[in-house]
Amino acid sequence: MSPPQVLGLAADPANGLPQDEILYDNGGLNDYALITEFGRQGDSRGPDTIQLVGELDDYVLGASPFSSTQLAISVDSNGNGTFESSDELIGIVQNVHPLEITVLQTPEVLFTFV
Ligand SMILES: [Ca+2]
Ligand SMILES: [Ca+2]
Ligand SMILES: [Ca+2]
Repeated sequence: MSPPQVLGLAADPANGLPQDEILYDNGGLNDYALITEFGRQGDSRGPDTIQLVGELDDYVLGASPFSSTQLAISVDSNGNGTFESSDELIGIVQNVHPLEITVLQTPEVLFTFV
């Protein structure tokens, strides 16, 4: 059994970057964190959380452009609260469905914010 993990989409100061540096936000669809085994509430491992800079409103959640059953996390680049292709993909969570109830109703439980 692994301890819960914080999966960072914010930089770790240990690698010389400020913690408010958003990672994977420079290459559009070509750079993103691929999270393969997100630990859920009640799993033997978990609950994991995904660390984001700022607040949830800075991001949009939706379906991965590569697989409609996987959750995509994008920076809401134009700040309008909805997803467009111009918004910057930073993460894909393979085992979280974009339409599951947690994502739709209490998405904040999946994240920690710095
Ligand atoms: Ca950055
Ligand atoms: Ca990106
Ligand atoms: Ca947007």
